[in-house]
Amino acid sequence: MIINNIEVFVCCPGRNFVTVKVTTSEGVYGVGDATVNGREQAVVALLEEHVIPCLIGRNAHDIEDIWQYLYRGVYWRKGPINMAATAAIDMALWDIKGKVAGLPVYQLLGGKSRKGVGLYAHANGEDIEQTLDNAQKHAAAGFKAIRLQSAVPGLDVTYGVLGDKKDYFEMQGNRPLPPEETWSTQKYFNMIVELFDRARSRLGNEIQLVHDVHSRLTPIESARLGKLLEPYNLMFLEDASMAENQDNYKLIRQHTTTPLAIGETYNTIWDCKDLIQNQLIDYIRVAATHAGGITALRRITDFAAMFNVKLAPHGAPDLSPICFAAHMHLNTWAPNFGVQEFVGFGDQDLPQIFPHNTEIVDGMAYISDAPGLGVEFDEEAAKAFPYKRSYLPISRLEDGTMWNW
Ligand code: CS2
Ligand code: MG
Repeated sequence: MIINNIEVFVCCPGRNFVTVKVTTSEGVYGVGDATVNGREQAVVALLEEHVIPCLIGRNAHDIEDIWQYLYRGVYWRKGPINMAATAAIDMALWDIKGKVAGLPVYQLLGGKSRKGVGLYAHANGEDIEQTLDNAQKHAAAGFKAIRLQSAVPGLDVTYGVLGDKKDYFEMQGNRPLPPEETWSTQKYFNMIVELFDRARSRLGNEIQLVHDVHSRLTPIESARLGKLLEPYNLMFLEDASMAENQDNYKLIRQHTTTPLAIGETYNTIWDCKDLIQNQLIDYIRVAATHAGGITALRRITDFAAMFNVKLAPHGAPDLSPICFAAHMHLNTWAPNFGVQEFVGFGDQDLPQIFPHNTEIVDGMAYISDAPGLGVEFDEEAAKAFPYKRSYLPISRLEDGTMWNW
């Protein structure tokens, strides 16, 4: 079962996706997601110029050896571009192995640990009222966990919120230069506790609540926020502070029992290691696309299990449905699965380009038993949506200082 062709496609149905297709001598093929938002063509160049030539002629069944070849075999390890290229190849090889075995990937990982995968939906709003209206709609649709993000009064735009009333899926679709946003921690603090106070009054105590701080706070500010939110019993507070210095979380943890989650920008197990083994977090939010694929996430998940940390993969709209499928297989298998972020499957374009049969019922996702990953990539449909250069925004404090977006 020899790898005899690998192709890379970039399409932009509202936002850019980089898709890899690995084809074997037997004609069986697999697909993988290599999307790094705002840096798409860097991954394409790495794959086409440096990775693909080394893989042609190798045995497609040697998933572990190929992963190690791409990780250990290069002097320049880690990094989002490198690990996304590795991830896409890895996902495609798991897809191929499943198809050849006639089994869905979760069976190859060890089988089902649960009937379905619990999801958390996003409720966003331009004010607290609108956020809670949207949360109530999700609760009525059966979601048991909901992320609440509300615009901060006094700031033009707030991350994770419906900027100019556009659907979340349309954001980031066509920004030829990075838009600039302003941040004020003071203004945010004035809003955030009220949001959760009113959420509990309106939504009751059964629903699980999540909030993404998007790394805007210093560790001591995060510690204070965690403490202030304790009465509202969050499932977790996400990306409270940056953790390039993983010790930041020691400080946060000393002060609050609000559960903590981080990991969507992490690329390897090493980025998570200290946080996990020191039990400084409760959920690890790595994405298969950005942290080296199924092979790498399986390893992180097993390591996390030893320290009571649960898997809660990133599920933003800039991860393609192929990544979502990879997460579904990991989530279905992982004994220490927590929750999966879910923003819907998009309008008709996305399901047409990436057809799949994942079912959503009452806030739970059920993977199909199709062999492999169970998601396709329609090259013809994708052609109608050519690549557009596009960036995430950047963030500045009110005095103009660069801040974390
Ligand atoms: C967010 C993301 O879903 C999340 O948790 O943090 O929407 C994030 O902003 C984007 O994935 C950035 O690429
Ligand atoms: Mg996030």
